Amino acid sequence: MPDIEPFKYNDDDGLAVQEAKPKLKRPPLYKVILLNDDFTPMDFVIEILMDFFSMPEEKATQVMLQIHTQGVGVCGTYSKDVAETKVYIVNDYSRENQHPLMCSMEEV
Ligand code: TYC
Repeated sequence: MPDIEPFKYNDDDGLAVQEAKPKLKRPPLYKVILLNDDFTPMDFVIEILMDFFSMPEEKATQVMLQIHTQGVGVCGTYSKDVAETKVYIVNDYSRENQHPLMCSMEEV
């Protein structure tokens, strides 16, 4: 090995260029939540959890009772557009049936 590196020609005009690091961030996820109220029938909430969130009846009953006692509960976690669609269809279906049930979403 020589002590002194031989001069090597390059074509960069003395500029060092930093390669762009690809910034790959996972898209945020959203919890779809149901809020308790005093008027929506328990059976209607169970039906929502089974039909729009694919829960078996037992799980839907547990989640409904949790919302009933704690005030709020999570129906599922989704990408932003899927969560927005779930919130829209649940609120629309509740209004159609004259229930005040409120569905909403929050970032995980
Ligand atoms: N609190 C309602 C009742 O006593 C039941 C209920 C549960 C309502 C969950 C909304 O998100 C809800 N009939």
